[in-house]
This record gives sequence, C-alpha cells and structure tokens, in this order.
Amino acid sequence: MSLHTDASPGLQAVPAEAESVPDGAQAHFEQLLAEDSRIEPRDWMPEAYRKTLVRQISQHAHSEIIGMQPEANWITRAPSLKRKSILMAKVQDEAGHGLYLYSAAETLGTPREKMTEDLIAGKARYSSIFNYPTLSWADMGAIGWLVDGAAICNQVPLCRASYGPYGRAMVRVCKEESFHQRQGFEILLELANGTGAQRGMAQDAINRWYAPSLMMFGPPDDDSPNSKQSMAWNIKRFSNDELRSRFVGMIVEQVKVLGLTLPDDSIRFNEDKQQWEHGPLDWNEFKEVLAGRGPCNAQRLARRREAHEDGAWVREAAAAYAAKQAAAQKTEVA
Ligand code: BYC
Repeated sequence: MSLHTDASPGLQAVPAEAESVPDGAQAHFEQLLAEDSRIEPRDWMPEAYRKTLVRQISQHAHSEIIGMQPEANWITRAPSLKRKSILMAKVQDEAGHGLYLYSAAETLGTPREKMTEDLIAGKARYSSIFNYPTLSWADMGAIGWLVDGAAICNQVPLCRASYGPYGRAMVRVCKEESFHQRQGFEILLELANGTGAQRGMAQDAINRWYAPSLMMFGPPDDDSPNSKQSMAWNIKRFSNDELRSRFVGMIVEQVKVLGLTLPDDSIRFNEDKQQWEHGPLDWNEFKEVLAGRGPCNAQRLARRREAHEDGAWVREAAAAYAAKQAAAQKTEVA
C-alpha cells in the first residue's frame, strides 16, 4: 500500500546529496544514540534525521491545530456552563500543544511560517482522525476517551524521543492529554448512566470513533515506510502495531466500566504473541482520508485557511510592535 499520492505529497525525509560532515560529528551523533542520550539543536545531526523530525513534529503540530475544529464545533452547544468551560479549556490546550510543537520544529531550522504555508496549501499532513465529523455531544466524550487515549499511548514513548526539544515538549503535552482523556471518559460515563437515548448516543459515538482511533497509530508495520529508521534513531520507540495493540488492551477493559461495547467481536489476547488483536481495519478508507478525500478534509483546510487570513492583522500588529520595541531598545543603548 503506497500512502504517497499526488493529492497529498508528504514531507518525506530525503538524505541530503552533498552533506559536509565535520570531523567526528557522525561518530558523536551515533554515540549519543547508543547511550540513549539526547540530541540538542546545537549538535550536528544527519540531514535525514533533521528532515524526519521536521516532518513528524510539524505533522503533529498541525494535528493539534486542526484538531481544535471538531471540538470547537460543540463549544456553543455544550449541555451546561460547566461542560462548556471544560471544553473551552481543552480546545485551548490543543492550541498550546501546537505552539510547543511548532517551536520544537523551529529549533531544527524550519520557520513556522513555512510549516503553516505547507498546511494551508494542502501539502502537509495532519492526523487522519480530524477528518471525521462530530455529530453529537457524545462525540466529545468519545474523542476525549478514544482519540486522546490513543494520543497518550502514542505520545508517552515520545517523551523519550532522542531529539531533546521534542521529548521535553511531549512531557507537558502528555500531562494535559491525561486530563483530556478523563474528561472524555466522564462524559461517556454520565451518558451511559443516563436515559436510554443518552446511552444510545454514547454507544453510537463509540461505534463511529473506534476504527478511526485505531488508525491514528498509522499503517500496519509492513506498510510503514518510516518506522524502521525512526526507531533506529530513537525517535519512535515502538512500532505502529505494537502501540495499537496496547491501546486495544487498554480500552477493552475501560469500556466495561462504561457498560458499553466496542464494535469489534474479534478482540482477543494472543497468549503466544503476548499482544492484543483486533478485527480488520479498512485501510482503503485510511488511504482515502490521507489523500484528502475523507468526510471533512476540505472543510477542515478551508477553515484553517480562513482563520489564517482573518488573523493577518494580528500578525502584522505584533510584528509592528516588535519592530517598535526593538527600535526603542536600540535608541536606549545608543
Ligand atoms: N494520519 O511510516 P509511517 C492528537 C502517514 S494529535 C495521517 O508509519 P511515521 C490530538 C505518515 O505521516 C495526533 N497521516 O509514518 C490533537 C507517513 O506519511 P509521510 C497526532 C498518517 O511518521 C488534538 C505515512 O502515513 N499525533 O492526538 O513513522 C486533540 C506512512 O506512515 C497517519 C502525532 O502526530 C495518520 N493517522 O508514523 C486531540 C504523534 N499515520 O509523512 C488529540 C506523532 C501515518 O511519509 N507522530 N500517517 O508522507 C507519530 O507518532 C508518527 O508520525 C505516526 C506515523 C505514528 C503518526
């Protein structure tokens, strides 16, 4: 399965052609990896390592920013003032995650403007999950429990990513994601203990978000072109399938507390492999979403573009203010 299509060219890591390597730099880089130490922005690093990080971190940042949209959709319709304020705080956290991650990517030499341009031009990827619609209030619960739950499974190991600024950003992101997951679970728990209609709404949301949340972990290992190298560089610590299996093991127990079910009769623990197995996923659907043809791709990008254009005056005002401050400082020094 090739995930690279004309409609969504990725920022694939390509080794630089004529990279000049300072004496001993490659050996030092490899030693840091062998010691499981951190690579910092000042350290020499292979061009392909840098590009892989920019690709992954910028995709992650874009996911956080686009990920605000499906939830922001429910801020005005949250069922109480308390729910509204919690949801607003969560959506605001996602903006913060985007900012930490763009900052981490900038330490690798790619300006945020460039990353934003790539996103709004439809050239950059963001997580497949945010191309699905949020149809009911219960979706806020399912996103928190399943989507943020999957994010935690995927991102806790990234706290140990070999690139320092990325790993450190992930520590804070993961703390906040834990709160997000609990708030989602609590929404579902309340609905599950409510009227028949509320219970039905919660079950319907789980049915719709289950498979897309499993696909968040990326294609099966055999179809994951980046995993092997990313694991050798200590960026990824576990494969896509390993993390997906862990996640299934986690939610299969948690759904029992809700008294609801997962829409998958094939879930079982494989004693020989010591891992959780699940039913087949529709990887064609995943491929379609990545190619820009998911249910909400066009809408998500149009909104992001619109917000970027509407915010132009804020960026201009901030730049003018910064220039004024810099000029004033210069006069003071003189
Ligand atoms: N969606 O070789 P693979 C969040 C692409 S934010 C779209 O396995 P890799 C949250 C992949 O990019 C969630 N594209 O790649 C936010 C690659 O294409 P390119 C985001 C996907 O990088 C707000 C190709 O498929 N989390 O949770 O080794 C509110 C082949 O894949 C997806 C992160 O970004 C996908 N699901 O592994 C609530 C975590 N999966 O780039 C919650 C950090 C794969 O070669 N990222 N692709 O053109 C990662 O851990 C890894 O990048 C992935 C993919 C596991 C996602």
